[in-house]
Amino acid sequence: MSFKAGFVALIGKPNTGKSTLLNALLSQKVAITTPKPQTTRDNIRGILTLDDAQIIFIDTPGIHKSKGRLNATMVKRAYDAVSDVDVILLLVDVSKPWNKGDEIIFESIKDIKKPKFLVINKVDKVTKQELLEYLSNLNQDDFDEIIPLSALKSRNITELVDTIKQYLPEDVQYYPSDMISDYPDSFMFAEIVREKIMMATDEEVPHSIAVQTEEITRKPNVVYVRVAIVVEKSSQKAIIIGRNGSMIKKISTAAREELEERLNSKVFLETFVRVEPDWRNRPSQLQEFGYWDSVKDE
Ligand SMILES: Nc1nc2c(ncn2[C@@H]2O[C@H](COP(=O)(O)OP(=O)(O)OP(=O)(O)O)[C@@H](O)[C@H]2O)c(=O)[nH]1
Ligand SMILES: [Mg+2]
Repeated sequence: MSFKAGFVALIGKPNTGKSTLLNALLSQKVAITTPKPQTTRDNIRGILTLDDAQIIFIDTPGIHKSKGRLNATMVKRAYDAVSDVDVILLLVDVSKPWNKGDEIIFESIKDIKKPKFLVINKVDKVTKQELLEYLSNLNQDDFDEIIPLSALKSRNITELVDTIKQYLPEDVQYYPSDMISDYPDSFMFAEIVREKIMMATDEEVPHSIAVQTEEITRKPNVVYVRVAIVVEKSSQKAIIIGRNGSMIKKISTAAREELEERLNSKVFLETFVRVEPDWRNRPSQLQEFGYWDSVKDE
């Protein structure tokens, strides 16, 4: 039996469900997801190993037009991801009309000579009729495959995987079979805390935070984790801490519970909040938080 292996990028506007799809493909949480746009900030690899194939999916930040250096890094990462893959998946949200944002992304990949799939996500949100209307407005020749699915309800995921396999080259396995992702625990622990803050706060706060894991110490009966939450203004620090510390307590409890389940161990999670004015635009801070990969200053 021949073995196939290759890389697949998931790109699209923010909030189209790229990270939810990555998690559905791997049947576990590898990337955080929230109802708020611009959740993902890094290219996150998820490795699916099957009997006859290994597919490395790359989840990317949503491509959008906001200002600032953090946003520039995020968008650059998404565009960078498509250059090194065997298949490109463009995700759209079927419950929203195809618009300029989708068009800009499509234009950027349309001349790339690689298999391109249009993944029409969130079909659980529309009627069959609405899906057919969405499909009838597309130029079907623009894509090698068009696959409607629901990442959230895990509908049509196997069909997507089977179709991808047809486009992958014969190759050897890149990663060990038990490897699901390639990032360290420190990354995911910080992401889990960031997810809980994004879920619990509104307006500019979810996008003004960075979270860093500063310590992980594994003891026989408990894992001690310390994370720093960085905000841009003291008003944001006050929101995250909340009245009598109620907000930070809620965030920390939710994060700790998820970490305990993930690690199958008791976790002691210590969080603290510090203000670093305008960190999202300052190269040294962006570098410190891992959000500065050679973005050119314009
Ligand atoms: N109803 C429904 N909701 C979905 C589906 N897929 C994703 N969502 C929801 O859409 C929201 C955004 O999902 P994400 O996976 O974080 O979206 P994303 O494309 O990774 O967003 P960014 O990281 O910001 O670019 C979340 O609330 C998801 O639960 C789906 O198939 N159906
Ligand atoms: Mg995402």
